[in-house]
Amino acid sequence: MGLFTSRKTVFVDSDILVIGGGFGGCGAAYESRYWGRDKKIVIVEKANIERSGAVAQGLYAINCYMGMQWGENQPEDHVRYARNDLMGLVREDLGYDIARHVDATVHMFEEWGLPIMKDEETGRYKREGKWQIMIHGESYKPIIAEAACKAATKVYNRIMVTHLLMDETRPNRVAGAVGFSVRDGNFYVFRSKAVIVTAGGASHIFKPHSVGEGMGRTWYAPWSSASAYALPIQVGAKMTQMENRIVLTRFKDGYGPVGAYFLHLKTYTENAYGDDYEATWYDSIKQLVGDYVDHQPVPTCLRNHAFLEEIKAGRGPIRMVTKEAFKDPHKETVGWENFLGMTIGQAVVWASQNIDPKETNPELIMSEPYVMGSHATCSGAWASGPEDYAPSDYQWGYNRMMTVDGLFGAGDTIGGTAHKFSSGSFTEGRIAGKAAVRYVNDLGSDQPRVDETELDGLKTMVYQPMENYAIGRNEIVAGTVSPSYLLPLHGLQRLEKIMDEYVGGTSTNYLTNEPMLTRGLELLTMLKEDLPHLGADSLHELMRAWELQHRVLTSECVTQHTLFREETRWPGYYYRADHPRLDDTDWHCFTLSRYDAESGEWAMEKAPVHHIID
Ligand code: SFD
Ligand code: AMP
Repeated sequence: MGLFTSRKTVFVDSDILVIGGGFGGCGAAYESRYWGRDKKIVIVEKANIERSGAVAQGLYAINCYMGMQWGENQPEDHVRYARNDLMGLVREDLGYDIARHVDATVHMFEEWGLPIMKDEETGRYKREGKWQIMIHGESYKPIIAEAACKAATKVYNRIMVTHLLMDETRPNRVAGAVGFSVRDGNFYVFRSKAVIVTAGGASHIFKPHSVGEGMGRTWYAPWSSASAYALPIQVGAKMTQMENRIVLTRFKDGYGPVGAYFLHLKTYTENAYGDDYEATWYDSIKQLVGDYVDHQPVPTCLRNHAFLEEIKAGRGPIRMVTKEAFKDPHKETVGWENFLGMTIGQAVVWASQNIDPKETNPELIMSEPYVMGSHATCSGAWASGPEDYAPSDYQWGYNRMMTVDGLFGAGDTIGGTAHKFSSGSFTEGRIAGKAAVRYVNDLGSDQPRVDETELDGLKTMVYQPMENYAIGRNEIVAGTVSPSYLLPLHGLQRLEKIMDEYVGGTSTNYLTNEPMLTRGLELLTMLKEDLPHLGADSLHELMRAWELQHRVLTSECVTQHTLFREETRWPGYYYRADHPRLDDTDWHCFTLSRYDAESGEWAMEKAPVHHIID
């Protein structure tokens, strides 16, 4: 009996359990209530739902809005856009499903009090770009969370979910989840008929540009810790496109997003000598990817590629030309407000580095890679598609259900659907919530049961890092170095170094190959061997320990996928140096993986890409 196994266990029963109260989770809770008035709907959130997730700091744009009421775009147009941007590979059924419902979501946001900017002449929402509309979004998250809190039976804040539970009577069926309270340390057992995972994407998989005291400043939120992937992976759910990690053009040091600048302020980039460089790389990109270079808009990864090549040619840094646009007082205001409402760190960096964009063109840089499913990238779980639209290959039951029965997902969790962003993630949560209610109704009396002995084992495992620390702390040899445990931060730095050096991070210019990936996997296996020896001196550190566990498993999945896809599909995101070209003959397909927790083996396969829209 360990020191900490006497912790209280709290049981919570529900019909629908939503893990993660971000954009997908809020949408899932909202819509579950609409279709399931009598249902017990529980949200469990690692932080506090009012300010949790990627939108904690606010946003300045909603990047996915069709504008169907004004005939601006149709759902089919958005599918074509996302498909072009992802070099041909998206789940068109899932993307179409989001696009046809996303406008209704945005209209609800406005009803709930979100200020959306209007074009004074037309009365329509003010467009930043073809798909993006501008908002005063500092309070975007609290507004959306309020609706979810009203819909849910109960929200459990400050509880980190560590594992999913499986049904003891039927294999491959979910039965709930376990976690611990970061505040009082209680062990929580959530028994549920259906589970919707909406736990966000992953930063800090690869070593960020910001290290040491600055490591909290990354583009994607540092608290996006890969639970969205690790939880389904642990129970054998199939994952897709995990190699499709995203690298983003960002303002240097503050990671400020560039969309509002390019699209609304009409700023542009130039190299260190004041030259436009993108067009000069056209021929060499064409050799790598063929006609994909002619897509409009030019795919995000190819824009990245031109940027990286220009730097490698010695003509960096690349700068955003802001001096002209900022002469216009309206544009200057928008330029600053964009960051004050979304990425305040960028405004602070400029102030601290004496950069006034009216006088100085600020530097841009390529970020480290992130793993997510909602931006110009589509890593995530392999999900069943909409009944009325998905080809039979993509349909095995309920919309947005993974390959595990009763396990649903939305937002960054679900793969194959790029460019959904905040509004699309909420919309996908709504779709998953509606389907989960139907799944629960169809269950009837055939309900999942949890194995009590499994719970005991999980409880011991969850608190083991505190046990390790309590026992090993007296052996500390210098400061924080102990022969018998590994601190979560040390484990994280080791993970980031492996991924950075072997799997295509910034220090190799995003380049990798089979020998590097194979060695990376060996080192990840060694890291996994050490994880049972993590030490945590507090509940906060215990959360860090489990975040690391989730990041490591996700990283292994990313590495396996990167090894499997023998081509360079997205130059600018990463390069397989041993397969430097896009190869539509062999790789115009999705990559799928399935992890077997007992053997530790990964099974890889290809799945067809069905083009439904011309
Ligand atoms: O400019 C657990 N995003 C943007 N979307 C837009 O619409 N417009 C923009 O302007 C966007 N930009 C942007 C964006 C994000 C960030 C960080 C910046 C700028 C600086 C993207 C959206 O934010 C994103 O698409 C959605 O938020 C994705 O939704 P979702 O639900 O998949 O993830 P989430 O919102 O992060 O929520 C996850 C929740 O899960 C919790 N959680 N809870 C319990 N147990 C665990 N183990 C958990 N692990 C995680 C989290 O706390 C969180 O609440 S721009 O760059 O394009
Ligand atoms: P970002 O601020 O880079 O996260 O991008 C916000 C939105 O603008 C996303 O929908 C991007 O795909 C889009 N975007 C950013 N830069 C460009 C660009 N140069 N051309 C076209 N779309 C862009």
